[in-house]
Amino acid sequence: MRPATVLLIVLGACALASAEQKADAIFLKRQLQVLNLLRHLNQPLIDPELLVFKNSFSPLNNLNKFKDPTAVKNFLKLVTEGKLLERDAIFSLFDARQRAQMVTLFEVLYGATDYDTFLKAAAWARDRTNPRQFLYAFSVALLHREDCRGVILPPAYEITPHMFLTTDVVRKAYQAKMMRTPTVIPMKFTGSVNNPEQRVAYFGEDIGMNSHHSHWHMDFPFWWKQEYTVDKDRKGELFFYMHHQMVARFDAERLSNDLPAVEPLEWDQQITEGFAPAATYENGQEFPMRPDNMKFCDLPSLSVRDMKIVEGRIRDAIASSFVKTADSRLLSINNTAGVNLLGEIIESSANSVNPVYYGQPHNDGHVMLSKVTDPLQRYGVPPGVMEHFETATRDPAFFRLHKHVDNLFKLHKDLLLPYDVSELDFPGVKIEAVKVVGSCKASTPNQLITYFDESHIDLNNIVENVGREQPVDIKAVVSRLNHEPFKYVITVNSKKPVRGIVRIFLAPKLNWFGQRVPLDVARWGFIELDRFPVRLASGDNIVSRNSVDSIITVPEPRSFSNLVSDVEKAIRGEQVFSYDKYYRHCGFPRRLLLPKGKPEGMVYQLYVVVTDYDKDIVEPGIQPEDVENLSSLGYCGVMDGKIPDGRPMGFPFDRRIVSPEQFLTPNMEVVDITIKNVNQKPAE
Ligand SMILES: [Cu+2]
Repeated sequence: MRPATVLLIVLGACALASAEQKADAIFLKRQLQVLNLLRHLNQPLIDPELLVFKNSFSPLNNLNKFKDPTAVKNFLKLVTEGKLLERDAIFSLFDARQRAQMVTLFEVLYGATDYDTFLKAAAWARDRTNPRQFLYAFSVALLHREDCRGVILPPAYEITPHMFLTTDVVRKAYQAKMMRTPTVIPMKFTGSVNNPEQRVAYFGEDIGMNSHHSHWHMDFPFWWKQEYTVDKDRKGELFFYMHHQMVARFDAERLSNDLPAVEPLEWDQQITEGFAPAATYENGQEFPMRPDNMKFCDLPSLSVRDMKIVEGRIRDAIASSFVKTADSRLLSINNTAGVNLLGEIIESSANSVNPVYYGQPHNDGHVMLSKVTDPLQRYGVPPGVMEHFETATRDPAFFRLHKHVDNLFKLHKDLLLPYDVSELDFPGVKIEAVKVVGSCKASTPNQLITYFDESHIDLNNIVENVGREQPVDIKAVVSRLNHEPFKYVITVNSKKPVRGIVRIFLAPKLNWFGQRVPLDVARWGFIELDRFPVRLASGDNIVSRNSVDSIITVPEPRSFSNLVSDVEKAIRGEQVFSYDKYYRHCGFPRRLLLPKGKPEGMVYQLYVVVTDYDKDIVEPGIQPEDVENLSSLGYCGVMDGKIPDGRPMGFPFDRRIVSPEQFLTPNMEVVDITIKNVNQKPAE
């Protein structure tokens, strides 16, 4: 018999909504200025207000308005001496010289002491700098400026559509613009049925996922210096975990399409799968195609041997459980914080304890792949998709590289002691039942539905505008994975009132061979679906949580044109424009929370774990409601504060599981659920 008192707990939506506030005139003006600045980025400014700033602002006469006058002088020197990257060249963040220029501009913009100076300096720099180099510096500065909190950047795929769209779509958009004909252009995924990898192209080429990935690297730039004063808490661990989860998601997607798990790349083996991006840079150069079975080649400044040597040192560090710092100290990584040190080393970030010794294997891996088709630049082939965060996941080799990198982290995690029962259990708390329920009336319990829907991408920015002519409505339409919303209903019994953290993971039940996999093997492929605090009363509690509130995902962004029109209407007083100070551009698209599953249904296991909030939280003062307000915390952490959950990311499945029976304490529960892919969105 259940106790008579059952407490119903619904968390999420209300708390998240409270972060929204009505935009005042100052915010609206700033939001519109940012949109005007980024509109038609490849064209010179046309907005009259920004044009005045561009022509009249003198950084040199305003040096006292910048925290770092040297950065301003250095940038001015680059401009006056004509040393900046040409405007129609291809900006690569992995090119040290181009990156240094970008960082100088970032330091100018980030260091502007007030918003007006920031905007005027940006308007001044915009047409003098390479557009994507400017965009990256400006975006990172805006995202980190206190006075720009909540300002929304338009979707990355609408600011620089060339980086996300295929050549045929771009060509048709130009034609439509010339004819001034409103058009909707269907975009196909690249490749053909002759290539099995094409079955998962909808995932790698998803514009929302590419946007998430590029924003992650804006929120956590590898070049971020400690002197910028914003603390990037557990950045190295987040680098590991976000990419680890992307690989786990890719593998789950592959299984849904009868493909085996992705194989890690190896430096002395052929890259079996080629890739043809079918895309063109803004300057007309095509993204290079990589044929099947290419081998890694030495680049002028980086050899395959170097890659292996550096990786060998990292493997040694993992095996010996300590890393060597630049000043010859030894730091232990045989602890919870070790993964963070390792992440900074592997990426490698400006925080690496020894960049000379451990190199930058992740960044170099991207470059090795990007340049593999013309390593010595004999033919002047431009960089491949792997050289840009906004295009990298299109290439299946991205996931192969990251599986290779992920395996280094696994080596480390597997050397740590498995969690003992006292670390896993939550005494007095027991999960009695778990189910998932679809929002559709006709839905079957524990069966979730995925489908493909259509999304429109505003292409107005792709084509140049002459003067202030009326824009022509040109859109691309893409097919995207989506799912019917659902909720988790978890019955938890507690012996006393406590606070807990619910952690929810999903994993395919069977591997590619149709076999059950031991928990210790399966755990590395677990996909985290959600993590949220609960207040449990004494007795039985029904915890209900909507899938849309997941801390992994972000909602669909507003299109560029909708953003402009919503802000303009709000300025005219015709509607309210709400914004969220904690708005995050980084986050997995909400649509992609679930893997596709199969038309006949595919069985997954849902693991639900409730842990002790008061033990897990890093600072005792943090209330569950504060945690609720942190959007896309799961993959994107906190931009400028502490991550509230002190457990290692992926806990408790990040370490070896010796005995599944002992591991599954009463505060955990596993249920089978089915994910079924239907052709169309089911009726509401
Ligand atoms: Cu990445």
